[in-house]
Amino acid sequence: MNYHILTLQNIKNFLLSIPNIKTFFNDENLIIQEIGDGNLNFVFIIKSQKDEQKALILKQAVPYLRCVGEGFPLSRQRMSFEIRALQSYEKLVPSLAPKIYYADEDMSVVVMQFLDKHIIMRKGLINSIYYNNFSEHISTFLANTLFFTSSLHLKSDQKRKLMDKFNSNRELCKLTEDFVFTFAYMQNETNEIDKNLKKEANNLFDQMDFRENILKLKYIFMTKSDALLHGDLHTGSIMINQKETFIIDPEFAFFGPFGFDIGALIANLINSYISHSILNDNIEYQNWILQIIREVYEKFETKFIILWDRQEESALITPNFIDDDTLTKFKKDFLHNMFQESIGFAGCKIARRVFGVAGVEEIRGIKEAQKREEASLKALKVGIKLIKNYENIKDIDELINTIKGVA
Ligand code: ADP
Ligand code: SR1
Ligand code: MG
Repeated sequence: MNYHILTLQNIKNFLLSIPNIKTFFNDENLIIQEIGDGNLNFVFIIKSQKDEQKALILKQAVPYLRCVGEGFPLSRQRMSFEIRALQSYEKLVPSLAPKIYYADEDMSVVVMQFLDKHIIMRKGLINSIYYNNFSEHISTFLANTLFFTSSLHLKSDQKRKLMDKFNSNRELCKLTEDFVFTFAYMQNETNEIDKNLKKEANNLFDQMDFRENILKLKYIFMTKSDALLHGDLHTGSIMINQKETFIIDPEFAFFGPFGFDIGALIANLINSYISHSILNDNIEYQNWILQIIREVYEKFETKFIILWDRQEESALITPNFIDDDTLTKFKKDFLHNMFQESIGFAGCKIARRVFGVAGVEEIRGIKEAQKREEASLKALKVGIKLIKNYENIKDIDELINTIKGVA
């Protein structure tokens, strides 16, 4: 179908022209609402009037950045990568991604399962909700998506064919290069600097010593093609309840360094910890967040190693090429490097939210100015520390102690 923008007026006809969606609703009277709260796209919920339990989500990309408007053109092809990533998740982690009912790359549209009993994890964390299955779920998501799309599992041609499907997500990779690795650390018109933090921002913008590490991490981001990444794995891309965890919104998907998704997730958990350490006397909840950071990493590492140990042959490993002891050491060093790169990326993902565009609600949304400033400065301190020291942080204990030491 030729691309046209879907609106409250024309969605019904569009949906009823798709046979399996028509069958799903079994009703021509549909209630349609726009519910998008994200930065980039339009999201609608569609319910049957007869039976409101019958509901689906429709998400469409428009050829501009939704949160800025038509003045910021952005190719709608981003939806093709979201569709392809969701299709990969259906195979690799079926219980952790919404079911797809219809996808059309020409229309830049996906129709998917409505997660009606779930909330955006960022909101749950702000409200001090405990999610005791989260580390189990997200560590499986990370281990499966990263391992099974990498050269540690795929054969050389399979890996390159899969990469071909994501290689042209150029514009969204460039957004990350700009907003995560560049603009937030220098004078730039896109920055959103709290009026009381101008002095601190100028101080940061004058500092050069940590920029060398930013460049190292940016270069790793731009050149390493370890595995298929979600590309924007913050707590706003996770919908959750006590039983289930779903990963949504993989439009930034591309082949990048293993540590980038892991780092993004850890960064957002650290932001939540910082916010609670300022707003909330509930030490138990603060400790729970730290415990979750530990569990996510430890469980991920265990699961990833189990998958790798089972794999006898892949693009990387030819049978009989290397003896067991040497391979064990290779894997240990490999994972250590992955851990350290994750910490570096976590630092960038925290620091970018302080003065850069698109701050996080748990910090930039703090109403009381003094507390908001305090939280922002703590986040900046942790971010810079992780960026400067990522190659020296030896294990998860040291990471947790570093976070506690600053925040
Ligand atoms: P964007 O790409 O614009 O960031 P998102 O994919 O993050 O859009 O979706 C925006 C919002 O729409 C989410 O924060 C969530 O509230 C809602 N949403 C998205 N997908 C679903 C879904 N499958 N079920 C329920 N709500 C959803
Ligand atoms: C201008 S794009 C802002 C941010 O929104 C997305 O969620 C990504 O994190 C991106 O960097
Ligand atoms: Mg998005």
